[in-house]
Amino acid sequence: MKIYITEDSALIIVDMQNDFMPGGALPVKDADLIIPTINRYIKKFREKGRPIYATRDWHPENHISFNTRGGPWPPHCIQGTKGAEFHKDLELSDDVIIVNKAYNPDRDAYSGFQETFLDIDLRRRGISRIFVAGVATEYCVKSTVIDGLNLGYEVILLIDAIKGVDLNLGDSEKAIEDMLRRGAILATLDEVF
Ligand code: VGL
Ligand code: ZN
Repeated sequence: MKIYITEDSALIIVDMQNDFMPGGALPVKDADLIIPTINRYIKKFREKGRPIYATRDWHPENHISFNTRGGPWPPHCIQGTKGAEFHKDLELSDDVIIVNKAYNPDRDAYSGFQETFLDIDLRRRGISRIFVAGVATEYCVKSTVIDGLNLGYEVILLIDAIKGVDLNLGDSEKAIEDMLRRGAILATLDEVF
C-alpha cells in the first residue's frame, strides 16, 4: 500500500539513545540495526519539508523507574550523560525538534505526549498524521502511538524501524497487535512516498 507524506504529516523518532543500544544500560536487542532505515525516513521527511521530532528519555539521577528506587529498570538515560545522547549515526539535523520526557523524578512516562509540548507543537504546525519509529516497541513506541490515536492523530507505525525489549517472548508482537487493533496503520520504507 502506498502511504504519502502529506502536508499534515510529521515523523516522530522515539528514544534512539545510547543507553537503549547494544552495550548501553538498558539495551534493546538489535536497536542499532534500524538506524540506517530511520535515516532513510529522515531523508524522506526532510525532502518534503515536513517536521521531524526526536523524543528522548530524560531521567534525573534518582528517577522512580530505576531499580535503585524499587522500579523495574536499571538506571538509564540520565540527563546530560553519554547514555542519554542520541546514537551518533542517527542523522538528526539542527531542525529536528527534541522532546524530553520522563524528567519528573517521581513519575515515569513512556509516551512522548506525556507532560511534553509534543501535542501542542504538532497542532500548531497543522499536523494530523504521525509516522512513528524507534524503541522500545512495547513501551515508549506503544504508549506514544496509543496516545497519538487517542488524541485524534492518524498514526502510521513504521514496522521496519522499531525494535522491542521482549522481556517476555512475544511482547513486541503483542504490542503491535494492540496498536493495530486501536487503529494504527503499518508501513515500511518502500510504501512511504
Ligand atoms: C523505555 C523502558 C524504560 C523506552 C524507557 O524508551 O521504551 N523503556 N524507559
Ligand atoms: Zn526510561
